Amino acid sequence: MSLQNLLGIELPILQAPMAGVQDSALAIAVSNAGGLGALPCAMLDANAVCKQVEILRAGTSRPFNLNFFSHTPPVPDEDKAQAWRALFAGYYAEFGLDAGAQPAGPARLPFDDAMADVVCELRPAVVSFHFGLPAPALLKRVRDAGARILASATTVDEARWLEARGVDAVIAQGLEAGGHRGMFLNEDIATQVGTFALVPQVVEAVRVPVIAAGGVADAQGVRAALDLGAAGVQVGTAYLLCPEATTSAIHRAALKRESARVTALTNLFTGRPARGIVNRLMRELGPMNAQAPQFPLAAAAPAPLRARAESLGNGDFSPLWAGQNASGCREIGAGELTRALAGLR
Ligand code: FMN
Repeated sequence: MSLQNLLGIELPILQAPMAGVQDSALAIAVSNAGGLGALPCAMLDANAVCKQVEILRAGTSRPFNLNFFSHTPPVPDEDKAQAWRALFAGYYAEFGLDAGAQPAGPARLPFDDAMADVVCELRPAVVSFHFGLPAPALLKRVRDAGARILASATTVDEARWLEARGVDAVIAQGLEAGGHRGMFLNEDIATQVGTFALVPQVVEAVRVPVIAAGGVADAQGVRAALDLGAAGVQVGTAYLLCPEATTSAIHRAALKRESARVTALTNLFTGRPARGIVNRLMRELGPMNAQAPQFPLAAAAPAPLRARAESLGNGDFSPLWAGQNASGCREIGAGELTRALAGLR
């Protein structure tokens, strides 16, 4: 079965779910254009997911994807947390912030029974997971609710692992990709693979359709990925300047500068490696730092600094997530961009 038939879409273009920079508006525009719009749910509670889906269904009758994280919840370690806070003390002093009053940072909860209840109630056409898969019983609930299941793989081993657990398609996420790496079988960023090396190897290794992600930003890139055997492409960064995205003014400005070409993987903002535009915090404490607490606990320390710096108009402490190829970012409607990616006018 073709990917389009599997997912009920017209174009082989999937909008990457992007927590923190979009809500249902972006997904509606992409789904209405014939691609697969996605709603990132990792930072939403059950009520917020229901509300966004209500808006989605009012805006489109076409399929969309609900995306969740499936990481193992962290074991808090007070010594590690203290050492991490101490690393940020100089910045807190610089901005006149109280280092003792660090809030927990935004929650990023793994998919659980409460979210499975939501999926069973809402019955989305597609559900995708990042950082592996939830426990088999939870995954079965999603499948029984009628959803097609997608998940990210960053290595051939991860792709095989996902296929063995019954996913309907694998998203092959190359090293170029913006945002968090979906890696889950090992933590070694040195051996992660670029999109155009990963896709053909994953296509060879699994029987389910493969969706290429990472660094694809225009119609030529989409064609090249399809030529390598991908059945579709998941695009994130290129959508960040669309008016339907909620990308902040600071993030938008950073994407438009030449320096958007300089990205790196950093664990400073959450504890897991994610690709963003290099900024002051990444230059001074990272980009990778061995002291970072487990995902998502590392997020607490930079969060107040981010808020203060952004209120002063700078992104020195913000996660400016972006892939290595921001050349496709255009200030046009997400529907128009989706059609352009598919090579249509
Ligand atoms: N992937 C997810 O599965 N869930 C997320 O919540 C998520 N958030 C992201 C936020 C941003 C701002 C970006 C740029 C990417 C995010 N990703 C997330 C990764 C994408 O799924 C995808 O792998 C990536 O965008 C593809 O590479 P590209 O950005 O070069 O197009």
